[in-house]
Amino acid sequence: MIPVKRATSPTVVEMQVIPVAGRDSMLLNLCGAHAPYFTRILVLLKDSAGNTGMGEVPGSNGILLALQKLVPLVTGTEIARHHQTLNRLRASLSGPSHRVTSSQEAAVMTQPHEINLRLENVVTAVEAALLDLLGQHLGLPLCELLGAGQQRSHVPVLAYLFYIGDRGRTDLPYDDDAGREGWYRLRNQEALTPEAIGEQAAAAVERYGFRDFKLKGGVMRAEEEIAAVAEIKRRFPQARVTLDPNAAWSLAEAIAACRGQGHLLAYAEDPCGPEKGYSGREIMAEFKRATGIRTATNMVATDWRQMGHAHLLGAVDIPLADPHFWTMHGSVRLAQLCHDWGLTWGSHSNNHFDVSLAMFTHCAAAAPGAITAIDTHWIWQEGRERLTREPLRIEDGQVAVPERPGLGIEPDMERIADAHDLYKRVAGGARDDAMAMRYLVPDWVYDPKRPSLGR
Ligand code: GKR
Ligand code: MG
Repeated sequence: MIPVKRATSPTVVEMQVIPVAGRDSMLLNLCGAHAPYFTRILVLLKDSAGNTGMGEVPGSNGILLALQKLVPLVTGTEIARHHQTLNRLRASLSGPSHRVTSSQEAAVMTQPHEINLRLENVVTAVEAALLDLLGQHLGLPLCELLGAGQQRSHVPVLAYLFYIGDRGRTDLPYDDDAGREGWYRLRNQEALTPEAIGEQAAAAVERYGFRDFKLKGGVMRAEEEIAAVAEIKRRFPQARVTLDPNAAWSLAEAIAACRGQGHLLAYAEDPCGPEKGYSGREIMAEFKRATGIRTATNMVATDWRQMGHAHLLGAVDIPLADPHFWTMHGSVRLAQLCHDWGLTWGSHSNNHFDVSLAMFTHCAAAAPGAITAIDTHWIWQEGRERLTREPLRIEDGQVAVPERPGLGIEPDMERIADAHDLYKRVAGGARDDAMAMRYLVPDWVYDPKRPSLGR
């Protein structure tokens, strides 16, 4: 018998799990107001060839603890066998020692509407870093290792606009981009009216060249938010604009707000959710039938089982398959399915650093067919935060897919150490948007069915 000769690839010699914090503006949403700092978790893998691979996922104590426990399962593994390693992680995470208890689950679900944070977050941190290493080993951009490989050279991204609270009414240490002009000044100023949102859109376009917009809703009354969308459309008639109230509206409110507004809304993101014993998927399907407006979600089709139900009901046209909770392979697998089934792939985001920007970019680069411009919060961090030497840039409303191998980014260890120090000084557990909101409205409490300010 001829012995099987297998080429070997480098092995992982070190895994670091580093919680980090970054600065943010006082962005408003259904859950309240963003605090001055957000947290993320970085995974750095070193291999026997001397390369470093990176992954970034949401910051939560549950994810951090799980990643720390997995270190022995990752070190010593061969990078080309990353599927085997990830399968071991999955098996271990679903085993008794890692089974998520309800209190851990509560820690993972940092925001009331973040029903999508789950153990796949843990797997993705390692997956991204392993694929980054494998790409470097093979001399290929990471997107060539996903799905059917690279499909585009540039990835369209949208301007993610927010209502902004007056940080002057708090004693919280918000950054103010002191001495800067244009977008960088405006991203720290109160914005509560359609005019202010229109100005924000214009400043974002001037800085980054966007053609697509998303307004985070669930803050003002539905009519006011639609008026803000109209103001964006007035300034940029060719733009594709969407609004995402995170299911704050009842079905009746959502229909009243959106029916006949197809000329303003390219699609509606989570306009409504579960009510009166019907699931969010059933209610979204009713919304679509009543308005004829396409729907996107990061709330009701966040895994394969939910996706199956959503598809049977015809509830969702644009699943926002964020690789941080679908995994990078999973997100691209869904993109392929969308392409074959006539759906449109997109991605959700949360506040993130430049490692996640590269992760989104490679997934979108491997997504076949027409995709919708992907979400990114990066414009709120760009210019004030970075963990890599040269973050990917948003220009002309797109990110050019790096030609360099792997993720195409290089860690900046000094910046990572600073962000970790910041984490140690400021991170007080789970994200809590109610805390900052109470400076604007004393005794404010979250209500998933009422806008946070326009009550
Ligand atoms: O950053 O406030 C925010 C967003 O509301 C975020 O938490 C959401 O997860 O962007 C997300 C969304 O599309 O729902
Ligand atoms: Mg959303």
